[in-house]
Amino acid sequence: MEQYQATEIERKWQKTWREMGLDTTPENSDKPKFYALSMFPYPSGNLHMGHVRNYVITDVIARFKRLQGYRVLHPMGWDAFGLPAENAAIERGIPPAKWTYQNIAQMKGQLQQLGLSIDWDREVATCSPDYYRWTQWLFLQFFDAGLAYQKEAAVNWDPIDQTVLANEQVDSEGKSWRSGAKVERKLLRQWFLKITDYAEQLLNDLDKLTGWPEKVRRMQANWIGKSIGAYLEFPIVGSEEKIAVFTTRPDTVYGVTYVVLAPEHPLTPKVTTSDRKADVEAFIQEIAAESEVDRTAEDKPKRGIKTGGIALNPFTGEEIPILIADYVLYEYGTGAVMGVPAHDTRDFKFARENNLPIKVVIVPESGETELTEAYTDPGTMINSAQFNGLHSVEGKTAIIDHATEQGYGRARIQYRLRDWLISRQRYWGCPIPVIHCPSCGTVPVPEKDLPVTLPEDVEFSGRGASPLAKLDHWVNVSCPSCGEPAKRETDTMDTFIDSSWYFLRYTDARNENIPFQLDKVNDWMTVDQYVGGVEHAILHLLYSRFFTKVVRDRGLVSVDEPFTRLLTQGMVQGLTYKNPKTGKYVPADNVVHENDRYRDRDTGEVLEFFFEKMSKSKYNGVDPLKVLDKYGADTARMFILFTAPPEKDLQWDDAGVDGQFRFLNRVWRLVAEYIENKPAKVKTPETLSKGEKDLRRAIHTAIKEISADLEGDYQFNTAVSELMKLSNALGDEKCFASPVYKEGIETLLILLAPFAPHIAEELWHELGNTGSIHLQSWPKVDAKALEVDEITLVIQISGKTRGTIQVPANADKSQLETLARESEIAKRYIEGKEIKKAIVVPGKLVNFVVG
Ligand code: ANZ
Ligand code: ZN
Repeated sequence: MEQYQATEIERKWQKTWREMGLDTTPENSDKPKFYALSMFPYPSGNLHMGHVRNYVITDVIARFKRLQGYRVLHPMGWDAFGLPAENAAIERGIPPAKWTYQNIAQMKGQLQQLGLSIDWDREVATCSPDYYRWTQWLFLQFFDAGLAYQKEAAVNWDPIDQTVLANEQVDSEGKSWRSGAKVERKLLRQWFLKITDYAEQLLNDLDKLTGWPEKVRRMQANWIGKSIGAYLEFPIVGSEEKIAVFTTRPDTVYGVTYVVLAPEHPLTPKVTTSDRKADVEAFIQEIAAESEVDRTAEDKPKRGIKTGGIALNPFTGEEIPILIADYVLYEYGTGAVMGVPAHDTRDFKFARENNLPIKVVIVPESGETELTEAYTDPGTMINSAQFNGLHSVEGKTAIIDHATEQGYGRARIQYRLRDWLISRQRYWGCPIPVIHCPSCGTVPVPEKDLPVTLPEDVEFSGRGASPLAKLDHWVNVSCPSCGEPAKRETDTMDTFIDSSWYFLRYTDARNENIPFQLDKVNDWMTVDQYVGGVEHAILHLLYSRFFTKVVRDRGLVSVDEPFTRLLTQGMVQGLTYKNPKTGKYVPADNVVHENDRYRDRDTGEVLEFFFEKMSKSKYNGVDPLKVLDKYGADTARMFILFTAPPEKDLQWDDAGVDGQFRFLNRVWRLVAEYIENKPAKVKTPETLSKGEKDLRRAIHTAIKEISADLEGDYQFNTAVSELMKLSNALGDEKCFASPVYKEGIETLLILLAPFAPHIAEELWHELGNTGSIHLQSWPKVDAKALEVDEITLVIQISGKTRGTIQVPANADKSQLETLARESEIAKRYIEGKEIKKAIVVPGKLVNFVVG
């Protein structure tokens, strides 16, 4: 046999598999189904190591499940709308569609080099009209259900990307998830999806997702942010109107010393007295552009101002001032809060800074009433009239009951989750299929006119309104309802909408009449295993859950949740060099290694080195294509799977890659040597020799361990170790003529097939097999083979170990004692002495106490 030529055999098998339709999803089959899915990539043009890791993990699972006898759906597609295409158009004059499809072609070729068992017949690209036609159709389902609406709101504006963003797309520092720009606030009329209608379900159903990482479930629960509390009304002096507040601490209502409205609150101008008007207006102007994050940050000073208006505490009748302040958000709760500085941290700071009184109404067990900071824990109610002495937890209910009786309040549940802002003022996205008519209002584009396609004769400047808004011939249409002149909506949808349903489309990807057929989608859903990055813990995963529930309520699918199991893979990190003085990253080519130190080749300065997520700016990336060229896909796959458990970060290490290449070469030689030496006919012996028995045990131990690793938490790293152990066992016991050796070689190859599919297939054929190894059955454990028939027994004389003997594994206590007594070791050490006692530990040792 020739030497192992990775790239050559990989190309050959990839072509053969394609031709024989190996990866085509079985349609009509009684086999149980398994849906294995990777988060689809954005077609940036080049595959990076993060992609490679993601897709290799899913591929091993898909291949394993096929060998186990499942019919597997393992599709791939492209999350193809989005700003980079538009930026390429602005910078390089390439139309977004052309740029995107070029990238798709290039990346598809790269993916195919990895030997992924993907059914390319089901490929989708979200930017193609035969996909976004159904995105628009689904949008109209939301619209029809009253779940898509327009409203004017203070929204997040990304000044770099020149578009609005959803709350989920602004990070905890108030920066855009994409451009990194500090987000601004703007008052704009925008499209929203009513995700808040599903807040309770999205929260409760998290309990069903036992196959998800706990961390992701917790992050979603926090984002949805359920608060249980009360709604209380504070009358305004000299007005019929009341200020409604939402509070999670009704038990502190006797400690209210002021009320605060969000500056944007409609009552603000009404409560403002004429002498305060100028100041209040100036203040509102000042904070209009401030981002939500800055407004609510605990560490920033809270700014507020008195309106001159006075409210009454409904419980005490006390008069309290009405203020406006930046830390009260108009979009949360009722947009107004009751200020309890003694028991709320933000209120405490605000009261100190603005000279407002602080009144203690909850005390700890110590009875301490002097405060240096807010006392926010539960305690006993004081200064609270008939509620004095109650514990604050009971106090909450008591206060709510009282307010309900008196008619100025009630219990209320509040979610932090807000409706999903989905309109974008950009070109390269799915057009929102509605028409604005002066007489009919907002009219959906009739189904027969879908898709509303993106025009191609557009100009990109990156400034001002969306390019679509400037295209008169596209914008001006006649109203589908009355026929009068009307205008198209020019906003496009957030690309997260495209990815909120692609997993449904894969189940019936080529359907031209509907988004997906009911029996097909119900047959394949849910996704049994979803694999992707943890950066989507909230965004994509929350949106997809929401979409699934709405689509279910429209009768289009029968599942409650889209993804049964979720694996969030760790990052791929590269060795990074950094100059500690300048903070600059240095490319590896510019680093010299001497005496355990790394120095900058040009300046001679000593560099720090560490592992960090691969990125262009840190010069620590490893190009997957270079690795594939040098070693082949099988080695790259083995390295990725072996080096770290899938959910942990993985440190790229060239020596480790080399190690896996050597391992595959060892397997290659093992099989080659077997082929050269195997007899023409294998005879089945009457009984197996000890060596054969040991080898069989090694074979079935490998089956058992690898099956468990692949079934359970996908511990691919330990599975690869087991493959290595089995190959060592085959190297140690070269009983080529034995049927056990044949079993060993074949088992090794089948167990290896999900990990290194090409070499396994090549060697399988070298053995003389004709069918594909990927169509074989996953081997079963023979429990008998695992049995050990001899064990090593330790012999001790008065507690001192003197030697060991081999004994039958099934010997009982008295047989063990006899065997030990008769052994040469015992005879030698006991000679002439009397055995006072024999202690037998079955399976381990016999200890003779001699006197
Ligand atoms: C009085 C009070 C007393 C409060 C106390 C807390 C502690 P979560 O858990 O986030 O729901 N709040 C209500 N609406 C607000 C808004 N629009 N902007 C800013 N803050 C708002 O927190 C609810 C609490 O946040 C409410 O309970 C209210 O302050 C404040 F010892 O009411 B609390
Ligand atoms: Zn009309």
